[in-house]
Amino acid sequence: MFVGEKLHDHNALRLSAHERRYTFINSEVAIPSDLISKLKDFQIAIPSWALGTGGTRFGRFSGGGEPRNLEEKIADVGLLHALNQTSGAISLHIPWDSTTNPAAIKALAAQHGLAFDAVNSNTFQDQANQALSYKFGSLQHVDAAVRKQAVQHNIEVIQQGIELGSKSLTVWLSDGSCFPGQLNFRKAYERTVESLKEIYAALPGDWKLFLEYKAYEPNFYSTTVGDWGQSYSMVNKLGEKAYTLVDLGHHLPNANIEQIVSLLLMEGKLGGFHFNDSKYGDDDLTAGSIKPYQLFLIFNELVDGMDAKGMNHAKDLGWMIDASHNVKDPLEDLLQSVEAIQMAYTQALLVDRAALEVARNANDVVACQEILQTAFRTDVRSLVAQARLELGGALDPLALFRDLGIRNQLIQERGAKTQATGL
Ligand code: PSV
Ligand code: MN
Repeated sequence: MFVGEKLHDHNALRLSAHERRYTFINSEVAIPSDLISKLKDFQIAIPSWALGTGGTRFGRFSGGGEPRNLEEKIADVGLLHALNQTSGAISLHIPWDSTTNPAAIKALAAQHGLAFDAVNSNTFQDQANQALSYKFGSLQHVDAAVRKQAVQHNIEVIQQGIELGSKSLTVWLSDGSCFPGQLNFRKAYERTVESLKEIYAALPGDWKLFLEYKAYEPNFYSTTVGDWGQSYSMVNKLGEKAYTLVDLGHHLPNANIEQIVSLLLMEGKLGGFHFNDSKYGDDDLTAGSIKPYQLFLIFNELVDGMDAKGMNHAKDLGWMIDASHNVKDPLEDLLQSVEAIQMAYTQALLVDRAALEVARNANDVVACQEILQTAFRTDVRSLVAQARLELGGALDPLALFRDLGIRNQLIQERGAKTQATGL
């Protein structure tokens, strides 16, 4: 509604500068012939819960024009996709995004060119109409009735996902303990696996179950699915449709995430990602805003590992953002995140893998570093822009978002003090 006519003028104004940069990089760098087509295939799902202003336990500063319902969330992701042609999916969180008319929601998403990525269950909060509380956990709870309620909720999420055309369920558990002695770790683990098995049994044949791990918060002493090893051992007990999901913010400080990713992929148990960035903990900041080199190193392992297995980069893993925006416009932040992810992916595609292998086998550590950093230090923005251009997107999505005054239009349409369902 906002983007259509202006996009042409926007691109026309920028085309000659873009072509200059694109010609230059092609003359300077060996660009794989399929790089642009791989970039064009690569879509990143937007989380429904990241379209409004987030908050912290100290409060929330409303940004204005935030989506008030699922239809408006879909419209917002549609806007992003119209600008960058790379945000062609939305990931829903149930019950925040429950709908009584899935057919209409599916049709609306299709109008915007959007698919439904993983559906997420929520047993980290109590809902108003809920019989039993998750205060002391859900799938791990000592009371079988609470576990049953949590299992039922997950099955309900799968059912809603089926109606929307989703193909995966993400389970993130806040289950754990706040103090030593509160929990029998072994029994909590066993109860969680038993509950997960019941959920897994309800999974359609062509679906995946993603089990996300997190080191701490809201439980601060132990988390029952606290790290990749715990998730990995659980998904192995479930079966071939169960995978580990890596949220970049869910590790203890200085964890070597790229190594975790490499090994999970090698074991065939890496399911997908929640992209974000962080300085201290689960900060949920814009992807690539704090540690862009780490993001590149992760993609370097992904490209290497997926190619080793003959995997399809675009389709065989779940690519999702999980972020929270306290001070930025959520839509601008998401445009920045998508571009940062595309850039890391592009740089990883530029790594000279044959030369790297030679250098590794010669124990030439200096050459290894040079090879990686040569790719990382390449300004790949014109390659990403070229892919966007060929897809019919904007050369500079952020600039077009601002030039069109989209946020002001949303405020006029929806109001200055709206709040999205979610956190
Ligand atoms: C938990 O911190 C998490 O990363 C999970 O993915 C949740 O689904 C999401 O954030 C929203 O709370
Ligand atoms: Mn997450």
